[in-house]
Amino acid sequence: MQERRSSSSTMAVEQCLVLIKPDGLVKSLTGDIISKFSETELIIVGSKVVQVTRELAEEHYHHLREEKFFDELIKYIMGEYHTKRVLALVYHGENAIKKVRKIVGLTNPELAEPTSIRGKYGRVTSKGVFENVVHASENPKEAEREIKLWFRPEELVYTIYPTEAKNVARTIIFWK
Ligand code: IDP
Ligand code: MG
Repeated sequence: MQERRSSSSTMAVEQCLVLIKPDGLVKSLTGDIISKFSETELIIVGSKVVQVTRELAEEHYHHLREEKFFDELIKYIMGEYHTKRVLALVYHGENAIKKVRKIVGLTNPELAEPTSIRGKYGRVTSKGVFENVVHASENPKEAEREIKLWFRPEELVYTIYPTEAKNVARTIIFWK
């Protein structure tokens, strides 16, 4: 599906990657978080539970690799402190990124609005990591990079990025 623009404004149809991080899963916050996002009237077009590999974690957070908290951040998203699961979701709709980020709140849970997800449920650990429960793409460029990193096109009900079909030989696992 191509990007659509409404006729009356410059609002863009966007997609936004949301990750419910391992602390969000351990604290059983999935229901609350998805309920909160439903206020936006955006739709979920993809979802899956992921066991995050080091390769995926480092690629996802590559822009932070020089930061002193990087190693702890990688351990956190890989689930070393909570559970080795992340729930990955793709939200779709007009101005999806801004709408999602508003509900998520600021990066530092201590500075996030108390009613935002991070303000409500996040914490700063003694190791200095912001355990802030959710990830949300920051801008359209990052959203595209992240969605392409976490999902294959066929895992999404709608895509806004071009796709191509290729014939490849690969092993597929079936139920016995
Ligand atoms: P964002 O998640 O709000 O987009 P980023 O700067 O992209 O913020 O940082 C990615 C993640 O790295 C944050 O969600 C948080 O878990 C962690 N992080 C970012 N900045 C810091 C920091 O200064 N100290 C500790 N952890 C941080
Ligand atoms: Mg970010």
